[in-house]
Amino acid sequence: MVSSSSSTLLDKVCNSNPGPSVFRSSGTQLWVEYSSTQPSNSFEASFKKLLDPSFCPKNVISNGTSGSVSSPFYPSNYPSDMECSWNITGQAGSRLVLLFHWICLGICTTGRDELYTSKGFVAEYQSVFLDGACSQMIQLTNMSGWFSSPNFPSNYPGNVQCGWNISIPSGYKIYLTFLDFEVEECGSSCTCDYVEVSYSNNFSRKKCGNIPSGGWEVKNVLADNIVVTFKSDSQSNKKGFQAVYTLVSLDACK
Ligand SMILES: [Ca+2]
Repeated sequence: MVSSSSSTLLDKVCNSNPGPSVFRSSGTQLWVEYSSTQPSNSFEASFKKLLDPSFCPKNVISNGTSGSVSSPFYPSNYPSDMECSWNITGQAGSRLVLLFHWICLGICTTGRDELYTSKGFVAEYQSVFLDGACSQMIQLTNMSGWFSSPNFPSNYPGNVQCGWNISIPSGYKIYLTFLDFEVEECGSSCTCDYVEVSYSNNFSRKKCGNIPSGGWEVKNVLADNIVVTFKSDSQSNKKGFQAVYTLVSLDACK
């Protein structure tokens, strides 16, 4: 009796009356092989599918720098009637980026018309660290990081201008998310304080006011770089913003 056709033998039973024996698989398969030289020999067994929370992989991750989490038995199908949760704690002073590479809950297809059902998900997490303070233009060349307005989460000072220029290597795209956003609002054109995102010399968007966490995301940008600018005037300073970014290979997440 083995937990799969290629796994280690769990036990071999050959007594005439071994009594009740319980065998537990380490995965989703249990292989039972019966061999007899006597036609009168027989055996009887029953099986039960168990839902064990320990099947949820790596559900507590402390001090994590990077790694992945996935649904039980990924890339095989996840079992029914399971409830898993993951508690991921990053390193002190960092922010966590969680990127889902694959989610299939139900029936899914790919661009090549392949059909999948209930494969679950796999996600990658990464602790990212503060990337630069405030200067006219900071070059950011890390694959991921976070940055904020000066003094965040305390109020930013007046009359400052900060710029962050994030390089995007060939074959990568960027995900940029504003986790907090509280910037003095003056009209729809943001004439007092603002944050501006621009790239490719032809796209720019300026925002001010209050935006909920994750309410401003810049995704799937295909450009050599992306520039984030923050500017405040002399009056009425607010909490400001913090943003996190990560660069993802074009092959890794479709
Ligand atoms: Ca202001």
